[in-house]
Amino acid sequence: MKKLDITVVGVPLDFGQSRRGVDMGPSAIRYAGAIKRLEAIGHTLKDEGDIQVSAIERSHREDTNLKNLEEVVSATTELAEKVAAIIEKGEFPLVLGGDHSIAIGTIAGLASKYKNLGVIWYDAHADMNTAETSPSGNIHGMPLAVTMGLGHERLVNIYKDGQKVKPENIVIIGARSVDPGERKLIKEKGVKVFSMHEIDRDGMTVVMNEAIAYLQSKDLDGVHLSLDLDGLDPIYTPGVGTPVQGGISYRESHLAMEMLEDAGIITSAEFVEVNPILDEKNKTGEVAVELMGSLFGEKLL
Ligand code: 4U7
Ligand code: MN
Ligand code: MN
Ligand code: MN
Repeated sequence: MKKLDITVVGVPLDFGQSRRGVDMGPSAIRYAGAIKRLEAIGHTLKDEGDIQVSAIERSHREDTNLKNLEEVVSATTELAEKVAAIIEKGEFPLVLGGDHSIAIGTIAGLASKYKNLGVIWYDAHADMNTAETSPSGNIHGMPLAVTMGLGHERLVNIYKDGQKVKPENIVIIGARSVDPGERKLIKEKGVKVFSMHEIDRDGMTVVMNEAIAYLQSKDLDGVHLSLDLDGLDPIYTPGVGTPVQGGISYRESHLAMEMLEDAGIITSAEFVEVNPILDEKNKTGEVAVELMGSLFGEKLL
């Protein structure tokens, strides 16, 4: 495995959804030993700490159903700048969430540097709602739509105006809870989805081989892994705000990370939705770190 200069940024944001606690995700992941684990593989780690997130809601807007829009905009804008600066230095950005709305910032930063970015969205959900289709108003259910240039203009124009990633450069893995508006967008835009059905039917090996080959056929200059811990079954990762049963197993997830590492395609990553308040003794934070181990080339022998 190529040795990387990995730069870690924490984003203690929980305004993208309605259950407090996911703002402690970055601490939980660090506490589970992320930095040492990746150093032990031989990478060079730099921890830039957390970006500033206001602890209380500053402004309630009546003109939108999106919850805490201003707080999400300011945190993701700051994150986008950080991520762009990390890429500029030739380092690998590893972002710790925080709820999944932070991906709006991560990907905006990446898209300012990569001309043809691919995204792997490892998640129980499609996160492709817009203000019009969202059943909850929670922005963590919208980042993939925003990335494609769809949704509230304040979100779509963060750091860089408009679309950040082409829909055909996106692969969703593990989906099992998709809202009607999201289903429509997936079909309309041609987003590639490997749902639990494909994982059950073909197995993770086939799914990952197909996902990797698909992305490799797109002439990408970077691939971002956005891993929502609720992609796994809640028996393995109970500390998430929106668990959905029937998910990806612990072993399948390790295999997926190992296959990504073998393929050598990942150029940035984020691990999101770890909520220590809902967790069982930091089990979910620990799984995040174990998966990082596989993604970054940890070998048994
Ligand atoms: B996560 C949901 F309605 N689709 O939009 C919504 F089911 O980042 C859930 O994947 C979104 O955890 C889950 O609120 C967002 C809901
Ligand atoms: Mn919350
Ligand atoms: Mn999810
Ligand atoms: Mn998600």
